[in-house]
Amino acid sequence: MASFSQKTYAQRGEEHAHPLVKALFATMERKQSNLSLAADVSSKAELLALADTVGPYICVLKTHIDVVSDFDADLVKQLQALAAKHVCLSFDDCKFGDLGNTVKLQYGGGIYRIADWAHITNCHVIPGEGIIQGLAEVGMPKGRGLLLLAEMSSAGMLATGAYTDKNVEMAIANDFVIGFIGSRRFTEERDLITMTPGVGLHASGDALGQQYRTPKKIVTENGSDIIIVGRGIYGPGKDAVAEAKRYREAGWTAYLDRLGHK
Ligand code: BMP
Repeated sequence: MASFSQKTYAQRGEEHAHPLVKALFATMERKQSNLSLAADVSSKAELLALADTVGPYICVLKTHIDVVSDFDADLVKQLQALAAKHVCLSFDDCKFGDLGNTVKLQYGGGIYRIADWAHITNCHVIPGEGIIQGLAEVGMPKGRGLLLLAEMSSAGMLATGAYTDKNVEMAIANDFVIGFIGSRRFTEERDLITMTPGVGLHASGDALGQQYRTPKKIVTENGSDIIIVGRGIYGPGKDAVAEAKRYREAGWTAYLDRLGHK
């Protein structure tokens, strides 16, 4: 059987059982984009402007909604409208890490009500499988999906070896899990996507431990599905639209190379 990495996104979408993943693959194919924007800006106006200008080139808008200093319910409404306008999914990078009962409260309630609007969120499995069950109780009835942080991109990160393997086991066993944050394809047992942060075309890292690898390394060689790019697109002095186009092109070329369409 062909590895999932050898199949087209379109084919994987057709074969996938999860409606959210089906929609994601369909969007990727239609927009010819495996690029997710990490929109780490701290005001509502900046976030909305960035989402609207870069929206046409991305398949997933990733936020850290808790860094927006003037967050309000209207921001969520407008983000939902932009996601619909540009046909992309919303991913809030919550990195939940507490007991099942606590994450249920954090995911479904509080100020941000993440489960009401973010199609995708993620968690660490440090507390054990109960964290997945707690999040699933809130997210599954709403058709949401969860990524496990099987690895991280930062220097000295501790998600390696047996811990990463445990993530993969838990992902395979839980229908709410649609994939991973990590640097590569992790399993052929079911079609779990990988989204990879720490992607850059030029810089090698930042002063706080981030490490960048190229789309070619991540997508062509490692078999990851989606590249997540933040400051490479909107950093100081950058033309966000031009950079988004460049990263989209680089990610898509890396995908075609993986399929052997040179
Ligand atoms: P940048 O491309 O500007 O370095 O942003 C990367 C984004 O991906 C940030 O939002 C960060 O929180 C996230 N991220 C990461 O960099 N490494 C990980 O291992 C997991 C992440 O979610």
